[in-house]
Amino acid sequence: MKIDVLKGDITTLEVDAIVNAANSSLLGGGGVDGAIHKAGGKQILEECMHIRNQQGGCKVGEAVITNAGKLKAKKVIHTVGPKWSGGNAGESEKLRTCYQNSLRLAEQADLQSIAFPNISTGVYGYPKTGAAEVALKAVKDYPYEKVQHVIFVCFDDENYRLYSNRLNDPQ
Ligand code: AR6
Repeated sequence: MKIDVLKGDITTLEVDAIVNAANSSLLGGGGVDGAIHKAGGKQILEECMHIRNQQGGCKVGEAVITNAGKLKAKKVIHTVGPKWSGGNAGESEKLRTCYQNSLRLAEQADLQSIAFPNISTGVYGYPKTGAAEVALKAVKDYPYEKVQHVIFVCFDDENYRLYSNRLNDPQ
C-alpha cells in the first residue's frame, strides 16, 4: 500500500473514493463538505438524505458511502470527525475510527484508491499536529486487502508540511 501527500482541492481528484469531513446531519456544511456538495451536485445530497432517513444521520467516528455525483471520483465516503474540546473527550480515538471506518467501507466496496482531507482540522478545531499523527498512524496500521493507494490531500501549507515531514520520517 502506497501513501502520498498532495496539496490542493480534494474535489478535483480522479480516485475511487474521496472522503468528506461531514457532520452528523449528513446534510452538508462549509469547508471541504461544502466544496464536495457544490462540485458533486444534488445526487450526493439525495443519497445522504436517503441514508439519514434510514439510520438517522452518522455518529462521530462513523462513516457512510454514497455516489460521487458529478465528481471524477467514483464514491464519496462521508465521515464525522470529533469537535476538539481540549483533548480529554476521546477526540483522538474518535478521529482514529474516522480513518479506520472510511478504509473499511472502501475495502467493502472493492475500491483501490482513497483520498482523505485533514478531518477535524478546520471548523472542528482539532490541533493539526496531533491530527496528522493520528491520521498517519491509523492509515499505516490498517490491515489492507484491496486498497492500494491512500492520498492525504492537504488544503493548507501547515498540514502539507506536517504530512510531508512525517511521511518521510522512518518513525
Ligand atoms: N479540499 C481538501 N481539503 C479542504 C478543502 C478542499 N476543497 N476545503 C477545506 N479543506 P473542515 P472539519 C480542509 O472545516 O474541521 C463542515 O461545515 C481544511 O483546510 O472542512 O472536520 C462540516 O459540515 C481543513 O484542513 O472540516 C462540519 O460541520 C480540513 O479540510 C464541519 O465543517 C477539514 O476542515 C467539519 O469540520
